[in-house]
Formats: sequence, C-alpha cells, structure tokens
Amino acid sequence: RLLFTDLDGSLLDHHGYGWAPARPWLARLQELGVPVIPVTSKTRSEIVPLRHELGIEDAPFIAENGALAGLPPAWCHARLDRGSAADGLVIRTLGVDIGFIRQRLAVWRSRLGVGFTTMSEMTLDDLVAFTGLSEPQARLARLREGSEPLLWEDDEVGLEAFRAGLKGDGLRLMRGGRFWHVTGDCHKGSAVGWLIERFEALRGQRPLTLGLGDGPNDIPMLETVDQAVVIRGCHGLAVSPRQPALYRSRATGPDGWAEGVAHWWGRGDRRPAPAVT
Ligand code: 2M8
Ligand code: MG
Ligand code: MG
Repeated sequence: RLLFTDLDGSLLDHHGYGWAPARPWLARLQELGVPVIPVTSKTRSEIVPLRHELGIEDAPFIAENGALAGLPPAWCHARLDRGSAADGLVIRTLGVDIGFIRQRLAVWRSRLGVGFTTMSEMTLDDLVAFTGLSEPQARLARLREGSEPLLWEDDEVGLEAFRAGLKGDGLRLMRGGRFWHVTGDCHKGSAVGWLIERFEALRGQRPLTLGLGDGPNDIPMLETVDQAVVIRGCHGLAVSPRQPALYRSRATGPDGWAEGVAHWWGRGDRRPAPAVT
C-alpha cells in the first residue's frame, strides 16, 4: 500500500498547520510499513524539516505541485539515480526551472497588461500575515525551484488569456488553497503516477493506493489513485474528481484526514484499526 497526501488543509490544518488529530493514524501506518507520501505545493526546503517532525522520513515526497520528487535510498535505482545529497535523498526534476517560469510571467504581465503579485514579489511581512506561516517558514516557502505561487488581482477574462499564454509556453496554471500556482507541464497526478510506476518497477508488484486532498490542484492526484478522499475545505472551491471510489469527509483538515483514512482502511470510526494489513 501507498498513501499519497496533500499537506495544507489536509494532513495539516489550514490555519495553524498542526496535525495532532492525524497522529494515531501516522503511528499505525508507520507500524504497518505503509509510506505516507506528501504531495504538496510546498517547497523541498519546507518539506525536509516537516517530514522529520511527522516521522515520515523513509517515504519519498512530491514538492511544488509535481515539479520535484525527493527519493530516499529505498526508492532509488542503484545505477540510475546518482548524485544523492548529504541526507541520502535523490532529487528528481519533473517540471521546468523556476527561472524560465519567472521569465514567462514577466512577459505575459506586460503583454496582456494583467495584474498579479507573485510570492517572490510579496514582502516577507505580507507573506507571514497572509499565510500564517512563521517568518522562518515563510523564508523556506520562498525557496522555489519549479513553481511560482501568485495572487491574481485581475478579472476572469484576463485569467483565461493568461492561462492560454502560459499553455503556449508549456506551463500550467492551477488553483491551490490561497494562491494560484504556475508550474511546468506537470501536476500532482503525473508525479503520483510516476512514483507508482517506480514502486512497481522496484518491487515487482502493483500497490493499493489511497490519496487525500482538499483543493482543485489535488484533483489529478485523486483521479490517479485507487481510493480517494476529498477533505472538506474552507475555501468553498469545487473539488470534484472523476473517481468512483471517492469519500468526502465531514470534518476539515487533519480531523477529516483521519476520518478519510479510517473510511478506507479502518473500522469506520476515526481510530486506527488493528486489523489493517
Ligand atoms: C502555498 O500553497 C498553499 C497550498 O495549497 C496555497 O496555495 O494556499 C505554497 O506557496 C506553500 O509553499 C506554502 O507553504 C503555503 C502556505 O500557506 O502556500
Ligand atoms: Mg490543500
Ligand atoms: Mg497543497
């Protein structure tokens, strides 16, 4: 089995970024040897300390909406995945470089005359106030490698023209929680598919996969896995994946996360089931 999860608004609370209600399930999944794989808009720099705190350092992760994968040694092909960092992680780029994205954003801003503010243009104080991240966390959020979050400050017509312009560059525009995100031609679903194939190639067996998320950018991931949970969000954004095995949580954030995992892999209540194998 593999568990793929969004972080903000799913495993982590949208406001305080806590995860206490998910702790019993995280412990149980660890006992069972089920990798809990973050699939998030966050940067590699944000995820590395977080996966340590969450106790999920043996699992790979997907950063920046599918632009980047971090692979621990057990997920690497001995001869293909070279250049591992000091922490033993191999980083694979699945999208395009942030420099290209920023260059094209500047081009479309002046060509279309549309208004938006990228995360890198926000002051650190504004970013802290807007997201509720601490100052050190906000600094890590700004270390983008393959995606740029932005606040849209124009109308729908401008947005569609902007989307079309980016598409011509091979770039993608997606709605996250608070921000819009611009990436290369990748998304959470393509990255999750890539990891599932890698698991099959390395282990010679197809895993049962569960995915959990709360935002529009999670839809491709929720359509790629075998079983899915839409966590009730606090944005009022439509999240309707084409997925027959879909559960919608009643609770939000990590409460909804525990509820969703229990729905598919538990006894029906929110506690971890001893019988799950
Ligand atoms: C951004 O991502 C969230 C998640 O969907 C959003 O769009 O609201 C990212 O920039 C991420 O790096 C950052 O940690 C997060 C903080 O709320 O915002
Ligand atoms: Mg989310
Ligand atoms: Mg997210």
